[in-house]
Amino acid sequence: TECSPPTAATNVSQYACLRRTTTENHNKIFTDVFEELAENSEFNESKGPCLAFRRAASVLKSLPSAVHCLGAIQGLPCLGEHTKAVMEEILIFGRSFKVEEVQSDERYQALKLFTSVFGVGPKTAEKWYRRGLRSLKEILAEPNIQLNRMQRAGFLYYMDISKAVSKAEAKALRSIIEETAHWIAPDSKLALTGGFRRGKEYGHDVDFLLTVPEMGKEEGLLLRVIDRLRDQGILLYCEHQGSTFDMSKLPSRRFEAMDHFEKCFLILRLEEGQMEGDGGLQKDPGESRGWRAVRVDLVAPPVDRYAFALLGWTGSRQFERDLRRFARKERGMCLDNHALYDKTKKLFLPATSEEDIFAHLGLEYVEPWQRNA
Ligand code: DCP
Ligand code: MG
Repeated sequence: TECSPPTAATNVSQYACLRRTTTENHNKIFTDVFEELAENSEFNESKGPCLAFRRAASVLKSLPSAVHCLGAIQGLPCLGEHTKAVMEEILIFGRSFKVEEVQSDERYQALKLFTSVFGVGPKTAEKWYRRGLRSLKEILAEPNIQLNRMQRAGFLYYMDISKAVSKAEAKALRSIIEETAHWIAPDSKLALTGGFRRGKEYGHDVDFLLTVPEMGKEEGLLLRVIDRLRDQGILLYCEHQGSTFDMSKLPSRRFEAMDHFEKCFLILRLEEGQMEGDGGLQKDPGESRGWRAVRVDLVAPPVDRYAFALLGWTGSRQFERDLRRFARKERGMCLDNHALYDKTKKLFLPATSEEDIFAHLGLEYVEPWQRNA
């Protein structure tokens, strides 16, 4: 078939932070497959292939239109022979045999199911699989399995928290937590981060940053907010992590999967009728019990670290990875959720906004809704 490369394909960067990626994905038929293959590689601890699939998906998400033929992806970065072969299959047959093989794999199915439980990571999932367990029912029925507190909550609220959270639900939670925080510290600020800040309609959780304008005043605030949520009867689960942040230990050499700010992983009870747009209508009691459980992450960085925390928690994960990679490879700088360090000048670059950080990196500012890489 006749096919010419779209002009866009000639000027796409290998770095997600040099691309603009909205939530509008014209190439979902490919990216869904690549993300599934990436997850499978992750389960098999194949780091290289995993990253390659994620990068391929990310590049395709940034394209302004759908790819209809292989010619259209000529010159695009991060698309190798392997990923192209998968795309060719999808273009010709409308499906990927490779992904169907993965989807029908017993181990993949079990690991995907097990890791869908809050508190269960690939390591635990693998352990359960090796013990011959295949379903959630079997895990709960196995007397020799010791679930930790987080996993018990994960099973207890499994049905609710595996259901997507809507933007309306995120906004309702925002109001509730904001009111609670203001009741304790009137000058505190609550910012919505994660996927919802990027304009997504649905998410697996709701992420917030909580700060106060005065340095040091954030200490203890999160614990008081948690206590208040408990008093209000809406705290279903809470895992609190105190701050281990120490500016003098930066820049840390190894890759940090998690930042050192004080934070809590919560499950909150959200009443129906607290949402805008549902008109407070009582639903059929047969189909609903009037509330749902929602996963919420609350992070409380000191105010001078706010911009870095906001940039780090807004995501997407691929956007964050590429920002750090770009900083390291192209600028000799080290970026994480806490700080930006210039390795040549041997100094920390201060920032009070995300714009400051992009400017330090010599990057054009990318709006949150353009970071859906
Ligand atoms: N993040 C991070 N370190 C972690 C976890 C997350 O820096 N250990 C950042 C990157 C994520 C963002 O925080 O993009 C939010 O994490 P989520 O897992 O909630 O991801 P999203 O909000 O993007 O997706 P979803 O809509 O599924 O919640
Ligand atoms: Mg999120």
